[in-house]
Amino acid sequence: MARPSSKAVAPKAKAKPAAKIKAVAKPVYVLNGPNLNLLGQREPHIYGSTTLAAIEKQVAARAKTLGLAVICHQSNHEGELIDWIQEARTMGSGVVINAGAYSHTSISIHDALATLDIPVIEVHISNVYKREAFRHHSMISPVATGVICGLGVVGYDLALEAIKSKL
Ligand code: CA2
Repeated sequence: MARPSSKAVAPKAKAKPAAKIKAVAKPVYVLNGPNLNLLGQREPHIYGSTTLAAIEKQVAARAKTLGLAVICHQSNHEGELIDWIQEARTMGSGVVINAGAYSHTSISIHDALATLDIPVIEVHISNVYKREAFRHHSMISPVATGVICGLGVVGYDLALEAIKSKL
C-alpha cells in the first residue's frame, strides 16, 4: 500500500500588521437658538446665571467622560440652525437642541429634524409648562427622541447621557 506522501510545507510568511486606522467618532451637535447667547446676562431668575460659554465648556467636559465628541453652535437665525441640523444628518451621531422660542413656532426646524435618523433630544432650561401658555406647545417635540425641560443647565448634560444610551 502506498504511503501517503509527506510534503514539506513552507512556513507561512508573517502577515504584515494592517495599518491602524482610527475611526473618527461623529460628534453630537449641541445647538442653541435665539437669545440663548444672552444666558447669564439677563433673566437669571428664569434661566440661572450660567453663561452659554460655560454651558458649552460643561457639555464638552461631560461628553469627554461619556466618550462622545461634541460640536456646539448657537444662532439667532432659523436658517443657520437648519443648516447645522442638515449637516448633522451625515456628520453627526445625535442632536441636542434648545431651539429657544423657535421651539414654539418653527415648522422649518420641525421639518429639518424630521429628516434625521439619529437621536434628537430637545432641551429647555426653564419649565415651559409653568410659564405662559404660548410656551406649552413645541413644534419640535413630535420629531424629538425625548424632551428635557425645567432642570436648568444640567439638562444639557442629561441630554448627552440620553444620546449615549441611544447609540
Ligand atoms: O427654557 C428654555 O430653555 C427656552 O427654550 C428658552 C427660550 C424660550 O423662548 C423658551 O420658551 C424656553 C428663550 C431663550 C432666551 O434666553 C434668554 C436668556 C437670557 C436673557 C434673555 C433671554
